[in-house]
Amino acid sequence: MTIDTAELLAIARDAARHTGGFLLHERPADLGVAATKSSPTDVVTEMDTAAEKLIIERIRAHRPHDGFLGEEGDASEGSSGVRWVIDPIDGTVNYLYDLPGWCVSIAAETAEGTLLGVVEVPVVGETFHAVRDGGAFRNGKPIHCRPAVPAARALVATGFGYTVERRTRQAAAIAALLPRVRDLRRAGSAAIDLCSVAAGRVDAYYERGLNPWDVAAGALIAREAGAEVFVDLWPEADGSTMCLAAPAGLRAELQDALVALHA
Ligand code: LIP
Repeated sequence: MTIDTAELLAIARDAARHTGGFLLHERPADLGVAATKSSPTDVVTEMDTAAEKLIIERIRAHRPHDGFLGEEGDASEGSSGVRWVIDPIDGTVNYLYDLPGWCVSIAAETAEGTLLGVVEVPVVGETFHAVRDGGAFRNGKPIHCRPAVPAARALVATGFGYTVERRTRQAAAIAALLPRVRDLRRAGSAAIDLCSVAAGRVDAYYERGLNPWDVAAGALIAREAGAEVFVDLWPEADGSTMCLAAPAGLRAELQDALVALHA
């Protein structure tokens, strides 16, 4: 069955824009924690679950036979060969604290891999998107990652997990890495960090322990913007892998550093 990528992209952009507007304008002033997941600080709000439901309803209205994988638990195979990978709010802690660093992330994948990705950042009015082999865009304008620089001159984004064990290890790695790079940035959203690599707002991004929905759309956008992107490096017994995105030369240098630091 041929897949109309332009149709899928229009559906993804509509769902992301609509849900982004809902999250921006309907956020309860007294928003609280509805539940927790991997740790007491890994939170879910009522808006995460409502947004996931909204996205799936909107896509399903056009694509009743597609599958879904959503952060808040929606998972179905579908029969069309297309599966949507959804993070209704990436940067949930930022959203809970009413900080601007959150987004809606939607990707469509087939057996051949990620076909398209949309990352909607409502607070700043930015929509990032990419289609495989079609380049990356921000608000419809082409974007490209920065040329590679030596690690010592690289602005590197990273993130931290929700468990004490993971954070202790991540803290040790950044303590060793900090003197060896220009500086570090912590935005609080993997999808936004990957789009920042794509737009040249940082030189690189790395983080261990992310889920498919955190990276599906952003990884394609960074890749289509010219960065080398790996989302499953160095798998460990706890199932975690490392995500690393940077232009070629820098990616190799950082990869060596992160291996040596057991990051
Ligand atoms: C977040 C990631 C971020 C990471 C956070 C969390 P969430 O996803 O986007 O990079 O550092 O620990 O995993 O929980 O907001 O969907």
